[in-house]
Amino acid sequence: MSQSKLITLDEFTIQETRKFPQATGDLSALLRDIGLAGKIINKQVRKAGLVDILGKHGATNVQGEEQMKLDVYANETLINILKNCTECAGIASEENDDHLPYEDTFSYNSKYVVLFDPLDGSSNIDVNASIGTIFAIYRRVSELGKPCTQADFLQPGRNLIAAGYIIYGSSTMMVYATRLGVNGFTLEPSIGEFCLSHPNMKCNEKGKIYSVNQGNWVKYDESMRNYLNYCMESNKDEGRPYTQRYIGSMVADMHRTLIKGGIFMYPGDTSAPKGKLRLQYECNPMAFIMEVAGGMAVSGEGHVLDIQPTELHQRTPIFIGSKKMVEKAMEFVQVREVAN
Ligand code: AHM
Ligand code: MG
Repeated sequence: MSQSKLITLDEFTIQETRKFPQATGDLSALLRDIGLAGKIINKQVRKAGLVDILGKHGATNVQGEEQMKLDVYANETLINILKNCTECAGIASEENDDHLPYEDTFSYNSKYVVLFDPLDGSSNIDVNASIGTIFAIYRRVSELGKPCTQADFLQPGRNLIAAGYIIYGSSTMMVYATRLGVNGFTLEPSIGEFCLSHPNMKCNEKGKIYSVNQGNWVKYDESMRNYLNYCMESNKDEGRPYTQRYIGSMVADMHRTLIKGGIFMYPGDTSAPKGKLRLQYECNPMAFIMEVAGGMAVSGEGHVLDIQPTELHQRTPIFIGSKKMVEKAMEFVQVREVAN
């Protein structure tokens, strides 16, 4: 494609804004700023093998997990860029204990809040596998003119205005969804811009790939094992077993699921009844993208997007991907533990 035909992220979001005469352009500006943070994080991720940036940072996050240096860098980059823009009233990050209201007059009057996992799958950094940034944008529910409050960050996924991810893979892509659709942009390194490469992304109704950490087999309950047996057997729907793929990096596993179809699962088990993944930073944004793309995302008790969060860092089991595959999984899987 010649460069004159490229549509940049900025051009695209502005075109979308023009479909709504009453729109202010704030969302478009916010997506541009998140894209900018993505480009800066990307630059650092690409250098990870070259400079002495790998290794543990020494701190642990609120879940008691080790942070690596790039996590901290990605977190600070997003926090600072969103602080300096005029559209974001505050953030909540998987790496911070509490939400962070931005304390300035512009931010008091900003209508959006952003939740993010700054660098998901960071245990994959030192093996050079894909990692990503996940973000979720809500309209604040607290009073304008004042700092945003925790209630702004405890909204169900159904209220999402936009959500997306940036994948640092063999190429760098930003994929984001609004209710209008899901679109993917590939970073064109020569001009340093995300350019529309995957317009109007849809997830096939059916797929042939199941994605789960099957090493947790002994911790799964019988219903989950029965479903995995179904996936491994020559099942009657496909006439052959499904293919198993698991990168262990949610963004990469979800990106494949969105493009090729399939099901990605992180169920509860005996040691973690609510699974591992966080509702607000990981599951809701991915569920929103998947639903807009025609797929499905459930916790085992209902749609992920319908869960009313009660705390910032809560977890939920998730089964997400091609609609027919998720429905089939739900014929097997019984979830005893409530998701919130
Ligand atoms: P992180 O936020 O600490 O990076 O953990 C989340 C990651 C996901 O990207 C991935 O789906 C999952 O952890 C893999 O977990 P496991 O190694 O238990 O299969
Ligand atoms: Mg994560």
